Amino acid sequence: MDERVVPQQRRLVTEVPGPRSRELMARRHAALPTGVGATLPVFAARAQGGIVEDVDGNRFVDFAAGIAVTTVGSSAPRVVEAVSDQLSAFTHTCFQVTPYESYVAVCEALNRLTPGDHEKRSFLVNSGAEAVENAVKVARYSTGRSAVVAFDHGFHGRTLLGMTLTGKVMPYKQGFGPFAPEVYRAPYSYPYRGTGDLPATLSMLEKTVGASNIACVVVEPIAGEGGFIVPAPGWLQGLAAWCSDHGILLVADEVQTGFGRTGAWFACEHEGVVPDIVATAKGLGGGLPIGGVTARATVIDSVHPGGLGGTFGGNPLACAAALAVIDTIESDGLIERAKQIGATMLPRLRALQASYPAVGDVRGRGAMVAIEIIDPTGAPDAARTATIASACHTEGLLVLTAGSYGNVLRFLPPLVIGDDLLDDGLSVLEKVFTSQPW
Ligand code: PLZ
Repeated sequence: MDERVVPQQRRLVTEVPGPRSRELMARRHAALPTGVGATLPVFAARAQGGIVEDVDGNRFVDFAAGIAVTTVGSSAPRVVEAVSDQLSAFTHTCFQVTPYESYVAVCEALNRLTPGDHEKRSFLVNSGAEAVENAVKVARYSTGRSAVVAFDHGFHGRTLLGMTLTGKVMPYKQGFGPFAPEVYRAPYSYPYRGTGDLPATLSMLEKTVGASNIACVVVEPIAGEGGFIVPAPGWLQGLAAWCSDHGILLVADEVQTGFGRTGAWFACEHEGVVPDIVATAKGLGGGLPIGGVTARATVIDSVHPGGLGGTFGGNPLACAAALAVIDTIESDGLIERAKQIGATMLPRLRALQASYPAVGDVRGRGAMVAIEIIDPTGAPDAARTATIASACHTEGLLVLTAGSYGNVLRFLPPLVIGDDLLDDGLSVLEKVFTSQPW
């Protein structure tokens, strides 16, 4: 049997975590700081399609995709082939020292695929945080302004600027200040909780920051870590129009939403919004670390030579992977697949909502969907959310939580997941709800 073929079936052969995972967990605790979290205490051995197999042989249905990364599946065949070929050609030269074609090809693809048909330029970095940081650098340079607006429920990374832009203190910011200056926070549109009225937000920004001082607004078209919050229709467009009226650049953080996840190449497309700068990462690399910054040529071309870059940005292995990812999404119709996944999941989740008052909201786009868990008073119920997530883990379903209040269960299956597995994962969730002591 081909070692790389992981059977696409959930299977529990030990308790979760099993003995081998427990052993590795003990080593991990002794060698790593507690600050590095762990969603579930099992160690991975193999992953492919919609399955993650652990070191004890348990197979989990993957509703996490490594936090929206393995959109085309883990070790996707085209990615494996492209990276293997690149591995034997050369592993690194540093693009700024000796350039190579694949880096240029990834930038061409980003320019082609990101929203808008204006002239664009892209460059490559290593992570989402780095992509957002660089987007802000470019926006400040190009506008000559310093203020940056970010939103409640936003997540933009763990670097100094990334965590400054991030809206949630615990665990991301607590004790890690002081933060970067000139970052202002505004309410995000959160229809379920009735917050984030746009006119009020804009007038507040004009009064407290001053539109002419703002270089850019950094916004996720759907708040990811913040709880898969889809802003009210028209909110993003209104924000974009206000930015354009005031010479403020709109930076779309598409790190989590990008590359087909929401049933479009980029989530801004659902709202017909064309950002000035787009930050990407996660799904772009199919598991290899890579991020991109794509901007209007007129905005980014002003930066002096040498002002942008890095040792590893657009590493050849990551570029080979990114080209294979884009090819896979295009050739295998994965954007359509993301829509189908949403069309399968949403009705099943709404049925849960109809049976369980604890399911306060069901929302999302494409294969980026979530449910919000509340207590009988309607308040966020983080404890119940954690209980449900860990019950899913014990049953062999890999789900993640999210949300500023920790009360969102989010589902991000790889787009290559089969219908049977998708159905099985949803059945596990339904079973966990049935067995809860309500
Ligand atoms: N922007 C919208 O979702 C990363 C965070 C995991 P990096 N989200 C997962 C964790 O707990 O740190 C993310 C994101 C959005 C930026 C980032 C940051 O991307 O590649 O993790 O730096």
